[in-house]
Amino acid sequence: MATALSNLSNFDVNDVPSGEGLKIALVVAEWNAEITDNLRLGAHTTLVECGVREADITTTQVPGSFELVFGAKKALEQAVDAVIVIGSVIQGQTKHFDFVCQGVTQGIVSLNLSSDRPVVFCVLTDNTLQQSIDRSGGVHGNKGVEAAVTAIKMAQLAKQ
Ligand code: DLZ
Repeated sequence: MATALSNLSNFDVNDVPSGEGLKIALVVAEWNAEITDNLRLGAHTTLVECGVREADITTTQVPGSFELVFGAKKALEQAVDAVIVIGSVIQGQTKHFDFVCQGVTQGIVSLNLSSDRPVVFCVLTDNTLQQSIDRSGGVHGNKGVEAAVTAIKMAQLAKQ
């Protein structure tokens, strides 16, 4: 895959539109919390680095990635400019992985089609815990950082 040999989390703050004045909601799954907390931290730090005020960032926790859709729907009821959903689904012995991945993906697509504000997808869907570690502040960067940059770009697009 594209990320196998690269770290995509490096960005130049000068290439990102200012996040000043934007209100961003983070919705974070508790499953695999050691992964999702690092993703949340990467997103939060990057939002602030790009000019979003700490007071304009809200964080809500939901039990698992499947609940991210409802969490995002609730967040969109507030005056936010973008929502970032953060989760980590790791392949197990059963088909649960496929159903959770499919449910959250389709749910977020559906919200994006019906909402005038973007919902950014920061859900890792890995085969192993090591792959998740590598993408949440490890050798392949932090997908939370990338989601934060995406949220700012999409929030600005939504305002055009
Ligand atoms: C049940 C379950 C399983 C097996 N694995 C994960 C996972 O790897 N990552 C995750 O975020 N959530 C998992 N869940 C919980 C579901 O997302 C959901 O919380 C429950 O099915 C209840 O709706």
